[in-house]
Amino acid sequence: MDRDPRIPLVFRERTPSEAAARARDFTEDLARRRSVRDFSDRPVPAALIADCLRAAASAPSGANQQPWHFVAVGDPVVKQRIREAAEAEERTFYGGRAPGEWLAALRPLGTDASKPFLEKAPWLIAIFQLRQGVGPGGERVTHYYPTESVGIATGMLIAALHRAGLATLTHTPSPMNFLNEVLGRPRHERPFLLLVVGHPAPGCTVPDLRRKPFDEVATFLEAAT
Ligand code: IYR
Repeated sequence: MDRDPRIPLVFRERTPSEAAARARDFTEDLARRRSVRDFSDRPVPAALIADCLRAAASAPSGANQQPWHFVAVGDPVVKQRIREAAEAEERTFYGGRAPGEWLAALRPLGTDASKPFLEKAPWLIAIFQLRQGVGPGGERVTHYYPTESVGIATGMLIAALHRAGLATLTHTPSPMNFLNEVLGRPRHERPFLLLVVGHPAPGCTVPDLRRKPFDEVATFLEAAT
């Protein structure tokens, strides 16, 4: 069998009380994360974004194929192009392409076709899913579970950015094909998500959304005692 050489696992053991405290702290911190649509133009260093992208790129992926590419956009000219293209799509979405049921589901969020945050926020991170890879001889390589893999990496990126004190918005102008053209990415990279990143504007408000009760989202089947 063709198997990579093995190395010892680097694993940090935690005491039960340390485990409990770390789980609680992380959960409380993540539970304070909210999607933000009102950003400040306060700058954020590229190195901070790069560190969070390293966290994302450490995600597990199908057959370790790492089927992702991240483009961090801080250039105001490129952000303006993205805003113009995204708003054009959103105008058709809100102006009739979206079914009434979808628009009704969005009403509590108060969203519309205007996306000033795409220019105001210091960073936009375009996340691409690689449809296929390239082998050593230039041949196509099938990717396994690419959507799940990129979704996991994106979740880790959102958590890393939040932990670094940055606000995010998961934005999905639909369709997002314009991102390939604006960002010069090849056709085999499918735009997955546009993450808006920065600090919230002073006095930023968010909708009063509630999370489902825990027993509705999780079930435990424990050994009978
Ligand atoms: N892409 C649109 C619509 C939209 C869709 C969903 I699902 C949301 O959770 C929020 C918005 C927009 O960004 O306005």
